[in-house]
Amino acid sequence: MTELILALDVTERARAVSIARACAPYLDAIKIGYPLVLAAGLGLAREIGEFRLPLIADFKVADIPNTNRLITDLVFSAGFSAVICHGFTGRDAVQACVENSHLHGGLCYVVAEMSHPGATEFFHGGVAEKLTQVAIACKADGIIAPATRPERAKKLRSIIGQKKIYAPGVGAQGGDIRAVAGIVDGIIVGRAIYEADSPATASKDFARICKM
Ligand code: NUP
Repeated sequence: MTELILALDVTERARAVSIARACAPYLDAIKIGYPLVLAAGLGLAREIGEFRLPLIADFKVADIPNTNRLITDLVFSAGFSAVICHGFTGRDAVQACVENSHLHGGLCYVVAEMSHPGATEFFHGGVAEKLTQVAIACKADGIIAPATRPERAKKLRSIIGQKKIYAPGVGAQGGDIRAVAGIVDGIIVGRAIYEADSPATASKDFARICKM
């Protein structure tokens, strides 16, 4: 079974809440990033939290250790259950994110390779593999790997082992859920759900494939 995570990147508070409410029965988690938090404030996490799903803060935290600790303090105090950080900042910075997340009882995932076409410019040539090793060394709970490149997700699976892999890029970015669902632990889907005529029906359809 593969989890279905909604990337709730709408920029109106009321629309975000209504989409989350409609899709919640079919989801395993909701991911909130800069678009919604900058539009509606961090307090929105409590409102979305009412749907009783894990809430992932996709802030791709990428600063010095002390700043990472300050950011993750705020993330978990706001009610999130997990945070996504970058790994290229190095072990001390990633460790600060992971340790602080765990202190708060939360989870931390490290971006190993991004899903967009330009990601090949810096994440290939052994970098994603190295970032996956950083995630392991820092005791992160898993990595983010591209649904747009199932063969890369497979390669990173061979390094990360049993730890979680969450994969964005299905739908709007061209990734095929059927090609990647068997490799990863969770699929992250944004526009293909929240821009659909019926976000609830779209998430139900994705959830059905995830459960195959
Ligand atoms: O490599 C990544 N690719 C990616 O799309 C890492 C991410 N965190 N994301 C996020 O996943 C992106 O910011 C968006 O929130 C979601 C994908 O949305 P969509 O392309 O399905 O609309």
